[in-house]
Amino acid sequence: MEGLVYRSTGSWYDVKDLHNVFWKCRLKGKFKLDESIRSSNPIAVGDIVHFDIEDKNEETGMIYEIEHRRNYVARVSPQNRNLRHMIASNLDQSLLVATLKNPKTSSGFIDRFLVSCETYHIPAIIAFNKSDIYGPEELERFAYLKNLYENIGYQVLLISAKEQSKIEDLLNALEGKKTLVSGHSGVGKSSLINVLMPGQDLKVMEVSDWSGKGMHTTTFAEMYDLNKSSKLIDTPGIRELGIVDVSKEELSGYFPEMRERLQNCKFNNCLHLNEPQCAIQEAVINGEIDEERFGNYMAILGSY
Ligand SMILES: Nc1nc2c(ncn2[C@@H]2O[C@H](COP(=O)(O)OP(=O)(O)OP(=O)(O)O)[C@@H](O)[C@H]2O)c(=O)[nH]1
Ligand SMILES: [Mg+2]
Ligand SMILES: [Zn+2]
Repeated sequence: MEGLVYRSTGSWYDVKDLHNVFWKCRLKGKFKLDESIRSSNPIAVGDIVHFDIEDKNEETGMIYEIEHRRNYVARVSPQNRNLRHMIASNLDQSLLVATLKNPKTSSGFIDRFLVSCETYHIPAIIAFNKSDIYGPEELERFAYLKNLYENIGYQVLLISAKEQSKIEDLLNALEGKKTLVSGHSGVGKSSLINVLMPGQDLKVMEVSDWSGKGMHTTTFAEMYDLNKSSKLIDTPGIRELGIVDVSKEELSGYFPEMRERLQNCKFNNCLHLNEPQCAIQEAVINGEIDEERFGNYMAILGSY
């Protein structure tokens, strides 16, 4: 039987077969891993798997094979830096839910996220949520960020899950796609999915405790059918996104506005810090590349 993994909780996976029936599946003992990547969890939400029925009445099964992943998003495993933790696979795009208040998403976080999407070749959309609580300061900041990110090719939305504002725009962006929904804890990922899919009733944060360290309402990734052709994957909030498998020299290639100028740098291994005849430095000085984003590029380089 073939199926799609919708949810993973420890050693059990909820797998939907081609007739839309859900099976509770485990991994067969002699499960053969197809991937060269070393990960702490062998199966991710979004994986296409093959399984044998174990108990028809209980609707349980045994997964014996996983199909090759078109793409995947992983982060560095919290237990072991050399291992990846698979978040989701076979994605069409990712939606970063950000907020400018309660809590604040920094541009540094946004840029790390975008770099990570670029390395996985997954298009990204940025939705600023909680517009209902933005004052003039936040709206000004939003206008700045919208201009910045749209200029380099990312779609930017301003929405409110609470007031259901501009939800139509978001729906349009999600149509026909399998979208990974990510962002810090508390930005409203689950709230948004509840608005998009009334009746799902995902658990959302009860109290507005933005200082609540380690407080995650969603604790594992889960996929939902938004409609016949669109799927959403809710994920637990991420505090930090490790950029995996990118060398210092490659990093600027994942900033679209730098990528298009790289061939004009004198040195092909230029890090754009203080090398002579650097096209990126030049573009920052004459205002063609945003200074804040360049600062975030340097901060990522500094974290290597
Ligand atoms: N004012 C306002 N509050 C919102 C909005 N959307 C969500 N919230 C509130 O923000 C809090 C966090 O929402 P959640 O949906 O649980 O956030 P989450 O991103 O799923 O969080 P994790 O599951 O921990 O990653 C809840 O108290 C929501 O009621 C919004 O548009 N405006
Ligand atoms: Mg949540
Ligand atoms: Zn350079």
